[in-house]
Amino acid sequence: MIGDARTPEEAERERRLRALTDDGEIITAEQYRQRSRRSFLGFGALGLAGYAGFNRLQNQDESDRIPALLRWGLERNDDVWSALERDGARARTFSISDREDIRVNGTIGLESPLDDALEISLVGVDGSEYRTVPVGDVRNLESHDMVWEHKCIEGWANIVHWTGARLSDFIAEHQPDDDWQYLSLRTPDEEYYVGIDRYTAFHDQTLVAWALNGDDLTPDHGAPLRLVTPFKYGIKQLKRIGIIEFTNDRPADYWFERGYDWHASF
Ligand SMILES: Nc1nc2c(c(=O)[nH]1)N[C@H]1C(S)=C(S)[C@@H](COP(=O)(O)O)O[C@H]1N2
Ligand SMILES: [Mo]
Repeated sequence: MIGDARTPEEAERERRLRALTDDGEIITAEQYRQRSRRSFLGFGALGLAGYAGFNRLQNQDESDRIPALLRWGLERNDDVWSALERDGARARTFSISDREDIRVNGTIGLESPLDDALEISLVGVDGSEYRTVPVGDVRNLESHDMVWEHKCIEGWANIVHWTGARLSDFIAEHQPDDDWQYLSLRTPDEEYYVGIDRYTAFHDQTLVAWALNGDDLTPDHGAPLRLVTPFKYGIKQLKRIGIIEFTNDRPADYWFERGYDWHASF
């Protein structure tokens, strides 16, 4: 880390970020690219199929159609990654000086005016609301910073810096008494919805984030609170969380219903 082109201010931010994150390893974007090339080779045909599909998509317009090759790769990844994820794996994190701007992508569920007094509705395994939590209360939980690569299934990626609470801390405070295996997270109007399994919900890199690249979220980036989950494409990173349902049935998922694999892992 010595001898790079970082300004003293960036170096200080990085030092603070390192102290804030509990991640064992923070690598530069260049190291990451080298390693991903290597690990893509390591995964052989399965990884390459997904990678080829990912790159191929970069030249496509937004489209509901999934190229056959990418779909094949995704389905294999679904098998492979749901096994790998259970191995205590952690998403790569980066130094704060690598962070990039990110475009606004996807506004489903964000059409209605943002309610400043938004309360998150918590729904139990019997399907009924048992509690509401003022969204601002989440900021009372321990705050964590994470710089990682957001990947969109459309074929672009950006390294972004999130600030938020661990979803596991939120769960510890608010979960229902009954056992549950999955979470359904939905926008207040329920137009956009994602499902995650219990493992992902408790992963220590799964955040409910209120800030992007150091500033509070804007409405189109998911204010007041959005989901950030490691190993998952952007389609799982729900913006504007309004409802969290604890359930034992694998929840409905907006893009799963439109042909993507349920885990949407990379
Ligand atoms: N509510 C909602 N959340 C959403 C989407 C959406 O359309 N509506 N799009 C998803 C997709 S496909 C991506 S890539 C990211 C984009 O986040 P950004 O707009 O902050 O870049 O949000 C995800 N979360
Ligand atoms: Mo996306």
